[in-house]
Amino acid sequence: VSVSAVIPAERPRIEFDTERRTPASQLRAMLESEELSFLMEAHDGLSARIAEVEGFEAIWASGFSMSTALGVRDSDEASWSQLLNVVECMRGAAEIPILVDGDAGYGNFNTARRFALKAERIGVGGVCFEDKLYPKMNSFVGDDHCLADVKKFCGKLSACKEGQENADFCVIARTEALIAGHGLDEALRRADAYREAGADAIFIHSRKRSAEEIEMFAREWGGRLPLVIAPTTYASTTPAETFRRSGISSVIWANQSMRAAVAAMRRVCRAIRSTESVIHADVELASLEEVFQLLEYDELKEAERRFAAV
Ligand code: SPV
Ligand code: MG
Repeated sequence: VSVSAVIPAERPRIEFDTERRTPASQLRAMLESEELSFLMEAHDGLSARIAEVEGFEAIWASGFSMSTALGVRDSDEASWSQLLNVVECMRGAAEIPILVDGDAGYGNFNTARRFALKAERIGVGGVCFEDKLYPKMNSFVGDDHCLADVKKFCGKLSACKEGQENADFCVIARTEALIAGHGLDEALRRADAYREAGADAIFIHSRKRSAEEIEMFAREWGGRLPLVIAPTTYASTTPAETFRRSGISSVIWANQSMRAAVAAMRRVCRAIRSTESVIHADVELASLEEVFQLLEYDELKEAERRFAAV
């Protein structure tokens, strides 16, 4: 069976929302824009709110970070409904569009499209699936990253595109070809098959210490679809300007808020435990006032005045 055999000849026509107001249309506009944009990782309602307040254009609902916050490993240990419950909290806490990490789609084309549709109904802007096998393992762990069959993965993407309700909803295809050590040609071959299957953007992942292979990929890709990257291992050696020059559409800061929380919680717990006091820890803490402000306690006071008075 050729790749094209699993792709419907006539895909539903996508009508673009010219006002660009839904989360999906905002995410689509961001991906398709010439400007480099940044998605900040979030793993719960609070981190989503903070990403928005700090000015990010969009949120990456990271499987790694949400799993970590749930106390489990990034190997499909959390169920997809658990993860979407977390995403629903984010959706309630922030208005900027959310791109949800859908891992490898939790099984076959059917579980992937059910996940995508449920995510769309929660009100996220798009989902991202990677071409690995279920259960997947985090891309930075070990060397045992088996890739999915290209045709099967294309079937997943096409099923999601055909099942979406809002024309602007984005399905992003992530190839792990470079992570799995297959090289540039295989990454390009896969990305192009995913484009033909209906993907709206390609997430090209790398875990090298430099951006060289990403730059090479971008050059060869030539803008066939918007490119998304998560420069976790190479961001410190690469200024954002390099991504701009390479024609990258969007950069995902995939896990920094979660790792900041881990570091801060450990420091504070250690200080309080060892000194039997909060005197030393207190300087690092957000004030209660800051927390109340972030979650708009004032609005509740005002609403009480308007609606609860009898
Ligand atoms: C995630 O944030 O869950 C990702 C990106 O998938 S990575 O951890 O780099 O694989
Ligand atoms: Mg992930």
